[in-house]
Amino acid sequence: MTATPDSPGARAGTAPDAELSVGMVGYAFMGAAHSQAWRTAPRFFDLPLRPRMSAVAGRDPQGVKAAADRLGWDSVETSWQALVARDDIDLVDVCTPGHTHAEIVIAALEAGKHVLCEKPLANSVEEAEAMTRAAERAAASGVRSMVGFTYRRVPAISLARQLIAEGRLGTIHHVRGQYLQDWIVDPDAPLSWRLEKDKAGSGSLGDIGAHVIDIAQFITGDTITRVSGRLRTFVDERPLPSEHSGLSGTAGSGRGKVTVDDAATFLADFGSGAMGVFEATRFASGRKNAIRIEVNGSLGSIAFDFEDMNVLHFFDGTEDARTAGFRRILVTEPQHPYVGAWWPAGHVIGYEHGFIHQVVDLVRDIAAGSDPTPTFADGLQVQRVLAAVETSSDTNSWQEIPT
Ligand code: SOE
Repeated sequence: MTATPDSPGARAGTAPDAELSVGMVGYAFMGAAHSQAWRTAPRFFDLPLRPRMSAVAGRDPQGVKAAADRLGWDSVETSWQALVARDDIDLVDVCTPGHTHAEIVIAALEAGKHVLCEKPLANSVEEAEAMTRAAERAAASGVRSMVGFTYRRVPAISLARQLIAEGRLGTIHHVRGQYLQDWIVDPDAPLSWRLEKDKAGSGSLGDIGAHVIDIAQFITGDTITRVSGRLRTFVDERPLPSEHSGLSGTAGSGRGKVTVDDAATFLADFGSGAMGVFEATRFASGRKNAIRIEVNGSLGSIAFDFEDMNVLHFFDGTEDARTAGFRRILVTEPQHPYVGAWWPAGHVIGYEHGFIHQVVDLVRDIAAGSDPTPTFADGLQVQRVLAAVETSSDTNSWQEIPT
């Protein structure tokens, strides 16, 4: 039940007694976004369990203490192992680089902790398969897991899925997906873990291409079955970062090799016969976080750009041709997914709200004893597409996606 427009954040129920004790591993960009979500979700949504921000774990004692104070966590641990071992932790939220996901997630699941794992699920199909098996084993004893593809929970993306599922676009012929950033187009932008294969698994492909693959499959309800791709690294050596650099860090002394792709493009076939064209790049000068999706069907189309994230463009091909055309839907009505809990119509929301909606759905599923989505199996499917694109680029061939 969501708030009425004249009482933003109003709640039908009362605060629950039962708590969900959360421990988060990692406290950089994603840790900050997840902290905001755990803190804010119970203030705007009726939740059956009250999230408690019990602990944050990080290897640097000073850094993790400062993060706990800044982001609002009750205690700190200097290892993920110590966090996972705590009896007072019900859920482990993994916000670390991809090379650490499998070890932490499998240990947490085997310790009976629910798990939220940032995307992409893993750095390889093998790791993703092991994590999916562990999640399915844990689910048998009521332990829940979710992979953090938050853009599914942007209201306009959820609305696009609803319209397609209702048949408003008819038979889907085309899916066009781009994820465009430009934060490393400067060759002097320093190296970061996102540019190192042993930590990130891949570059633009896995970091942002994973999002657009998940969104495309989510809104169409369809699955990519084969791909033909090309990866490119435009700048293959960069200055090493100063010790405290972040996503847009400052350069230190010395230089290091870039071992991942700067950009990826690929064609895709969907199970339904629809055709896909995808692009993920960190070299689209001027595009900061432009996730662009367009889906064309026999009866109509939708188009979305995250840089205008509260709007969905919709073309209804069944309308009178004299007045038909793409309409600009401002996705802020109480009838739209998630929006009713926030502000009156027209008062837009932002990047952090996808993370908050993710927490809301995760907590509700845990309380209801149901499996949250996206599941690890959904994350494994994305991982298989990523791996197929890499193999296709290496071998100059189309690659089938194994089911
Ligand atoms: C960097 O490309 C990044 O932080 C991604 O890792 C996130 O998943 C995306 O939401 C924003 O950009």
